[in-house]
Amino acid sequence: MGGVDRTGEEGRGAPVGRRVVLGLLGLGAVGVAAGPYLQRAESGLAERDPSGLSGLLPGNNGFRYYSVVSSVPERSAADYTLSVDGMVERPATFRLPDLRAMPQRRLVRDVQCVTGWRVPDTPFEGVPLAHLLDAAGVRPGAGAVRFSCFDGAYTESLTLAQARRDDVLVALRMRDNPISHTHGGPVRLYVAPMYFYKSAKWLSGITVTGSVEPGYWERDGYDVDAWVGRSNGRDDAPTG
Ligand SMILES: Nc1nc2c(c(=O)[nH]1)N[C@H]1C(S)=C(S)[C@@H](COP(=O)(O)O)O[C@H]1N2
Ligand SMILES: [Mo]
Repeated sequence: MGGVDRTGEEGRGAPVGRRVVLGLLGLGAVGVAAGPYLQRAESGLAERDPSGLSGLLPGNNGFRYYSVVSSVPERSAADYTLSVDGMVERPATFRLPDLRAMPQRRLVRDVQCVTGWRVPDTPFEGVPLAHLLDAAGVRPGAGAVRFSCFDGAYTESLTLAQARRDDVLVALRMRDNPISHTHGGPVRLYVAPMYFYKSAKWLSGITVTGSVEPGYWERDGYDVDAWVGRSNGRDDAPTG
């Protein structure tokens, strides 16, 4: 079903873009009327971004900030840990230097949010998720992977076959820099062939499961198989 425009990010996720647009139009009062959730999200961002314009600044290349919670505690490079557990032979916890020492892959693709905004040719770099799964040793009977985040709320999931694709990364770098807190650093998931909601920010856990457990927006009607142009009500011609 095409429920993404009735519920979902635009309704609840309080993208910065909306506040910025309201502000630019001089319609701040409309923002106040938009409800407590939006207000909380706005003040959370104001702490992070005193300019209040990150969603539209040219320096931000058209990205919009999304978080389903009002504020996310920063995790420094020194404090960061990523656990890999569930149906694996060797559960493990990795720190940033561990991840940096693993094979890295750099991809340059378009970022596409399901709500319509798009950022062309965006470099992401990190450890192929398949490498981490192989290191952990996926047990027989496993069929999916669930991702959790240190914002304490967001979740995502992939089938095991999707998770093993070579264009799915545990990303340490974005636009050839460390991933900023705003963009989900120090480590976020990057699922290149799917809408950007699959690319969970503030990644803290990778759990191998028997079958897919739909993620945060997927419980709200978004497609689990979120191929760009071929999901969420789109059926664009294949781009190859
Ligand atoms: N933890 C977490 N990850 C998330 C989200 C979120 O709200 N929380 N939003 C998703 C959506 S809908 C999009 S479009 C992108 C936005 O990433 P950005 O804030 O770096 O532009 O993050 C995705 N990953
Ligand atoms: Mo999105």
